[in-house]
Amino acid sequence: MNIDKEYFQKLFLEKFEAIHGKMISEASSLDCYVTLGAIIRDFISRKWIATNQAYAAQGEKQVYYFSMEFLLGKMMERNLIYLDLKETVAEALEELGIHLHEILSIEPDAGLGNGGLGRLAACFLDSLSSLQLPGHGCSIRYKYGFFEQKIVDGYQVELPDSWLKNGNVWEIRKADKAVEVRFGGNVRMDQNNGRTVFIHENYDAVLAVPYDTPILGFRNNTVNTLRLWSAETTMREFDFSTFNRGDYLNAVKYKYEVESISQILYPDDRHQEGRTLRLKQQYFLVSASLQSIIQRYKKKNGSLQGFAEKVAIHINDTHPVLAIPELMRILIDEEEIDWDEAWRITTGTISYTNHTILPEALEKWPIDLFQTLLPRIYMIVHEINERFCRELWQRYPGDWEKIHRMAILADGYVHMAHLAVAGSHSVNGVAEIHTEILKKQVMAEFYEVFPYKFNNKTNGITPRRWLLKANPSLSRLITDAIGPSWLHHSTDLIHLMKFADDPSFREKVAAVKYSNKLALAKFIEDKSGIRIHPESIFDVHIKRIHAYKRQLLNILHILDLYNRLRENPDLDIFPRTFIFGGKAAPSYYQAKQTIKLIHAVADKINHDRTIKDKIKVVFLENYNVSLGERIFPAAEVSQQISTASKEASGTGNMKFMMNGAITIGTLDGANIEIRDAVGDENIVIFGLAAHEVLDYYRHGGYSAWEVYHHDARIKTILSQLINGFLPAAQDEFKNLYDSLLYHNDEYFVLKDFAPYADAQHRINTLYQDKNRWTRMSICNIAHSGRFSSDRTIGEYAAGIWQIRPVYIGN
Ligand code: B1H
Repeated sequence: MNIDKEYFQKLFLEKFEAIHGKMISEASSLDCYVTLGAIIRDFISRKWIATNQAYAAQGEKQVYYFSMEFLLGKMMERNLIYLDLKETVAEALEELGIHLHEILSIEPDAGLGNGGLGRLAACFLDSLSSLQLPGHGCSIRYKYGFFEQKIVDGYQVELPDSWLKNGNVWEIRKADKAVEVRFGGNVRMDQNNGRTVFIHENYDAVLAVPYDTPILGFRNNTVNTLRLWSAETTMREFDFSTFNRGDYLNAVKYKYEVESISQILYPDDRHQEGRTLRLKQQYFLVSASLQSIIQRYKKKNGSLQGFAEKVAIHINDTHPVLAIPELMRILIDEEEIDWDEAWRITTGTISYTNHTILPEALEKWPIDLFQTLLPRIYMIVHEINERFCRELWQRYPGDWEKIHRMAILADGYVHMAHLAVAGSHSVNGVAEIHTEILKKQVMAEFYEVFPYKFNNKTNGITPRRWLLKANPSLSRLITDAIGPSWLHHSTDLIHLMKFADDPSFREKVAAVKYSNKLALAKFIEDKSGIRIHPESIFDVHIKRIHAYKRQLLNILHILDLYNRLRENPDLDIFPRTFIFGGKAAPSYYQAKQTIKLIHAVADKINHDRTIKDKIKVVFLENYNVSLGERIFPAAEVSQQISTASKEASGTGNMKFMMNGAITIGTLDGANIEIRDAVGDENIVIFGLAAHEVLDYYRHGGYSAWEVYHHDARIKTILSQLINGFLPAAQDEFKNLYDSLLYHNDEYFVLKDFAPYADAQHRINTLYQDKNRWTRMSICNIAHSGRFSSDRTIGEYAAGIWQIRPVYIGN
């Protein structure tokens, strides 16, 4: 936008007084934050209106991305950058004695997500708007987002994330667009003009109220919408007659119960929680979203004929899969469309992404719970299942077992992934290897029936947040070298290869990395009091804590390195700082023990003077989007060491790469495509391959004991877990120890230990050739373009949704 400083100052002062009714001299940072937010919103609003008008006038197909999670992070700086106003605003405010960075730090992270799946949804929204594609997000306005992590004495403690406590400058409540969502009750059948009709009665009604957040595109005029639903009581239901009878407490309790639906985000990433409230949330999201989409559509088009040609609905994992039976319900019960036509519309509208093959994450709901909570939806799922099984029977006559394995209703459960495949026209995995595993193994039987539905869409990240915003100095350097086109066409980063052998460019890249390391070191010291050496290698492992992601492998290797250093303090290793960050699900005992173990090892190592500060271990509390933005630019080694086959894609791996870190990783998820992009000489790969892991699971043959007995280093470190060597309570790590030795090491930590130690040794050697290392780093940045979410969204738009850009003029 073209706005000069003086004009902005005038706007700011006027807005400040209008909002706060006081003089600017009395301003707090929060006051200034609210004021700046309001101004930015005004700018965005004009574009928002223009966008909605254009969408309505042109009638282009639009996509709605249904997701239980959107991990947005902060919005203010992003919006300023996208409007191209950041410099002007910073200078203008500075002249008023206000520091922009202080204002920016007021904003809480919108943490409405667990990890990769939620952040992916946020990057997708960014790319949709930036590519001028008509696409919106639908989710829940959780009052409490993902918990805040505190570390007390090495243990994780969870605190509520009350991100809305100071209000939310970005959202607009749309009370007039509220809809009703119905739970419980019973279904009565009746006849109407010779047609059987289903009447849902005695239900509990919940009011879904939308809050809209504008999603601005990068330096364009597109503003799409993220619609978040909040649960409230309907006036009718928050019955004042109850109140009048003097039963005030019950009336309030009822209100509390209803509001609990949008109270909290479940923090149980990759572990299905069979709780009623979660199922309520899922239905609440899809029912409210579908009703509002259909209302809008009907207002413009009259009937729902042609719906699938104008509306695409994407479900982010199975969590919103009830969109399938809910759309069927609306089409059949409310629009009086017959089953076959309703099914054509539904499957034509809906597409599905699978994000995991971990069995414990595959959603299934007990039928009795499902039926009680959603009686009409259950009837529809039942009918879908009947017809689906009949089709299977035609194809595989007599093969009961196969039909049983594939059924949507089986063994007392509703199998959500089966419903998702049956009721959608597209099923995609999130990296090549993941899609292959879906097709060949986990969903092989479905692939045989519906080969045309399956496709791959490798994940991506938005370079605007993860490079331009997070790493401004590197971004400047890149633009100076190759021009600014990479901001719109990320594959143009490849032109950096022209400079890979240019000594002065290498030096500049190294200098940027060093200054980012200094900044992170300062942050760590301010936060935790731990002093880290900015010249040491910054080796980073940040992601959710989970056994399959193998933080345990990393920390055991560190323990081994420490043992070797104690034996020989002059051991020839380059100083290294191991940085960890990540949250454990509150009920995930082993993950929490891993956090404690990291702290115990850190404590031991960081206080041992004899090893001459060669290694340090730091755990950074409360890893979230904003902390990530500080860490990625300073990272040199990217830990992507999941047990092969388990990490569907990973997206942190891409953020590191784009910021010039070198990956040490297994051939898992998108690591494989990163390797293909940069070549073997620019990545350090180790360990079992996915097919080997899967073979072991299928045919056995792995013995953790055997590995243990053949490796003296492993023997030592494992004994150190239980012999009091570490500062921790007695038996503290017995469970971890047992998981490795007595439960045969499900994630192949011991099996991959020696290859991992070798790989770390290679890193150590490579790093000491500074020129070579920086070249590797440049190579990684240069080849990171294909991991932009713009590429991913372009593929979804063309291959699944069939949507096209809509140009929004000034
Ligand atoms: C991913 C989840 C997930 N896969 C259940 N599955 C959840 C499952 O709250 N729940 O119930 C929440 C999240 N998240 C991740 O998705 C994969 O593990 C990553 O490999 C992948 O990069 C990411 C995005 O596709």
